[in-house]
Amino acid sequence: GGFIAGALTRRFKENGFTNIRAVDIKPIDQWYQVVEGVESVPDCDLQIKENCYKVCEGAVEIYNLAADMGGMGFIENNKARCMLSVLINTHMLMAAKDVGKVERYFYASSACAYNTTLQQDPNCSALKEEDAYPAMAEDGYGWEKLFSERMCRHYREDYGIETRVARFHNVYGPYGTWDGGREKAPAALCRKVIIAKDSGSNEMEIWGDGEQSRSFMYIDDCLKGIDMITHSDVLEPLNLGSSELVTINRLADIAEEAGGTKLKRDYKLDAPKGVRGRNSDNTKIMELLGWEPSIPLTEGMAKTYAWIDRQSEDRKAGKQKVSCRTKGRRKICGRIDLGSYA
Ligand code: GDC
Repeated sequence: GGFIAGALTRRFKENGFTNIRAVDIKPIDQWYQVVEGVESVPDCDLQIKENCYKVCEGAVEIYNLAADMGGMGFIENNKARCMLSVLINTHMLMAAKDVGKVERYFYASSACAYNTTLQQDPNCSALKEEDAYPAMAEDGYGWEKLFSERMCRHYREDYGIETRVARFHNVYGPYGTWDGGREKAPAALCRKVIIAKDSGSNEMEIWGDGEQSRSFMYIDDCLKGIDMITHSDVLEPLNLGSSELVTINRLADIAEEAGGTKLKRDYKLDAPKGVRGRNSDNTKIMELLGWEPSIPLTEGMAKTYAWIDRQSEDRKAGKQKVSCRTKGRRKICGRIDLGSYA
């Protein structure tokens, strides 16, 4: 039901796979995408062990992308909540071992697992997989990711569960969170440009001084990477991110270009900023899989901007997102208009 898992579900469905079960804690009308022909299980809290056992019944492949998370504004202010996602991966692994016939278990880790002392400069060198240790992960969220990565490793070593782990670097794209407090910088900046144009304020707020750096991975690259990593024999966590490093100021330029405008910038220096610089070193993924995320930021941002612009228009027009009906004990839901679903 979330951004990445929703898109992954659609990809698998469109590639002809059947027997797909999508699970989320959110009620169905809050799912990012509802894919027709897929068994959708809403209102299902995967922190609860019994629920994991139920949804893993018969599973051959498990993709754990469930987490209480968000962009910097959320993770800096909700460290305990972020760490509670440890219950999800723990119970999912237990279920995978006990009830599934699991051939592959994918875990979505994050660049936040890396040692933060190596990320204190906007021009710092790109992070290699071995830079996670000695450990000094991003407080709260990052430590949970690091711990859960290790749990995957030990479930593989001790119980033979074929776990695969990717460390995502800031994923963005259509159908992602674009407002409400959990959004990341790409969507937030698109939204701010749209609002500034709409309201005529001609100004946008940027957290920090805008010189902090990141790389951003477009959703399609992320999905391809998940598929490749899951079905590879790469046992250790692998970077899954773009190596196109930009400052947040450059990201804001790109959002403005997508909106065909130029705004005055209001730098909010006391806002959540996270690390000063972060990039993905893709040497290993190139070496092992012969591929790396490569969709240019300008291309992905143009698509993301256009989608957020439509959501914003639809919201103003009061359009509905998902329609549901009940058939026996099952709830069947479908999109009214895929392009309109926020
Ligand atoms: O939120 P995020 O995209 O996450 O922020 C990137 C940078 O952009 C931060 O320095 C932030 O201060 C700046 N920024 C400027 N304006 C704004 O309006 C804004 N909104 C947001 N959100 N940021 C703004 C993320 C984590 C993820 C995840 C990835 C992995 O950290 O939040 O959960 O796992 O990293 O790479 P970011 O890149 O710090």
